[in-house]
Amino acid sequence: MSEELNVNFNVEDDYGASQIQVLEGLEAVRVRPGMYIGSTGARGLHHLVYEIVDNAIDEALAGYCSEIRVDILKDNIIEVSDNGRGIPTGIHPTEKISAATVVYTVLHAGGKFGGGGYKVAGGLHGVGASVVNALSEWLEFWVYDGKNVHHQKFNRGSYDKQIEIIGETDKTGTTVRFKADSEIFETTVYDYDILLQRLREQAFLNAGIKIVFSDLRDENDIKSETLYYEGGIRQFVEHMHNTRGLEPISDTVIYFSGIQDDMVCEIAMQYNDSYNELILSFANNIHTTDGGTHENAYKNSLTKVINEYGKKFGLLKEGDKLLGDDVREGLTAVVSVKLTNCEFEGQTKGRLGNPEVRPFVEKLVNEKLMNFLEENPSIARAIFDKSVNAQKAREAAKRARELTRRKSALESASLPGKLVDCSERDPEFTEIYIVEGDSAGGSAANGRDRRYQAILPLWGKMLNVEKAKLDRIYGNDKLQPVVTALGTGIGEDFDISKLRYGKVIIMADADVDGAHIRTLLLTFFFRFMRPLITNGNIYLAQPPLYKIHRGKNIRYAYSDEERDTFIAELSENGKYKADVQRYKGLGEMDSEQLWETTMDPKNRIMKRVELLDAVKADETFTILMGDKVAPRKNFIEKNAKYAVNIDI
Ligand code: 0RA
Repeated sequence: MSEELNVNFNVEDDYGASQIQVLEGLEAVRVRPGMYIGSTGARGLHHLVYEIVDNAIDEALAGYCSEIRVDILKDNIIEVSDNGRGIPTGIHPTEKISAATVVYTVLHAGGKFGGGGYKVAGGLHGVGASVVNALSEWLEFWVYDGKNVHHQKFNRGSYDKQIEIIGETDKTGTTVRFKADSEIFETTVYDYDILLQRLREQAFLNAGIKIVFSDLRDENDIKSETLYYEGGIRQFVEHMHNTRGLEPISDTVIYFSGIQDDMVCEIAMQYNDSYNELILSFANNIHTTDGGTHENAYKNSLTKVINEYGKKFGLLKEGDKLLGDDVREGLTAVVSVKLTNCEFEGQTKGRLGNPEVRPFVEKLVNEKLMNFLEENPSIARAIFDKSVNAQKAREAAKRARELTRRKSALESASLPGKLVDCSERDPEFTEIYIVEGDSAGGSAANGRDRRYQAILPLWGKMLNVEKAKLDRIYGNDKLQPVVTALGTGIGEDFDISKLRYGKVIIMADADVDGAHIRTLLLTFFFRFMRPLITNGNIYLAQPPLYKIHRGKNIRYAYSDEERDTFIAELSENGKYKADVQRYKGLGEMDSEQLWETTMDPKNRIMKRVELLDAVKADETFTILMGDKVAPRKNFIEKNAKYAVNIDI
């Protein structure tokens, strides 16, 4: 037996006391899991994996680990292995038990280590392996130190047995295996694509680290991906263009980086031929969804540099100025900073607050981007010309907008002619149904509760905003009635306090055409009235799929399972079968049926549209509504099984 093992046994005396403390700490996590991992839903569940992977990535960033394996095993057990040094197993100086045991049982133990300065702090991130242990039905780890294999197993955070040597080895590294606790989590089933997206992002952000991700749950459908990007965030930018089917305006991804004091910043950027901007910012590998000082500094300097370039080369007239929106049209960029101490702000801790980052990033962009532009005149010219085009479109849009405003002022801000308004004025109580087609619109208008339900029928071909220049959107005859009825304005004019209806309900057929109009409207809301989505105002009506009917008994079924249940209920001993009618469209229902099945708050089913991941939603809309066919075909093939119901 090794000496180390003897030492481990010698701590028996302290075992009782430390075990009690440990249990108190981890019990707090089990009592309030949300405080440590955000939620006990799918998000929190996936967070467990990120926590364990982050530890391995820290080891890689410290320079000791080159490969990380992440496996989803049968029964939704997760295994994470790295080829780092192996977590130290010797006795921890203050806790008097093995340091590895401390890592898995003492809250925030991760933060106490290091001095390496790479540990992530702040927000819900980096809460540590002990939190994962506390929230696992069981967790076990193996440490390979080049000599021995050390092992320990926990049940819901506690252990009966100290760490022990179970064999010999010549390799080094750490393997962790855990099963999330179904007493804690609403679901314990992992989503392959969610984990893949996050692991891929980490592989981009940490160039040179190899992550091998496999899903071994179904032996007939084993999935595996090796995520290894020597080009780091440059390849991240290329990947975003490829998955969205966007055409870059030049081959090169612009890349620069800098170090100052304890701060590192890397930026990769490239322009494409779309009208959208997509800037992803990260602090210590955490996606800052609400930006912050690093992202603002980048945007400010980008605007400044492009303007200076224009002036310097006589491309911009005296007094003429490109705005931020102009220089960011069609821009895809990744801004990644790494700091010793990140301060995350805002409700969801999604914004970087560190003020020292601003001058550092500004100086970096001012110098390096200007150098790049001067050394690459043809790319510089393409970017500059694109910005000038955006400026022209913005000015044309402004004129169109003012025209629309003047027109509506002249018409005393009159509501659209097709709108069938309700009598209630307080948006807390009102709803508007946006209905596809005049005939369904008519049924809805007759069937509604006129006190609080308004109806706006749409007809003809709705504009696809993804393919339209800004100036075509203002005053567009298909969109304008929606904008006027809602009252909020769009884009920079948007004002939610002017919203005339608290619930905006899209009511379209449950078929391909209905899906098309739903997607067109959602794309418009996502690009031009996004707060309506994030604020939870947008709903999708769910008309029934079947009417099951026998004698005086009528039931409406919203799914195939429900249909079968109702048929069984209404059919007598299989002798007199109930009659089943499949609704092909809203138009097949009369006003009474429409009210009863789809509009009456007492019976209706509605889906609230939620924005789970703005980046993913951007990707989906660009793929679905953009002008490249191949990525769309790919997306549809991959998602055909979910086609009934696409979340954004
Ligand atoms: C050596 C020292 C320290 C940690 C590790 C190795 C280590 C931790 C993990 C977690 C997952 N895999 C790992 N591999 C190695 C403590 C930190 C320090 O003192 O630098």
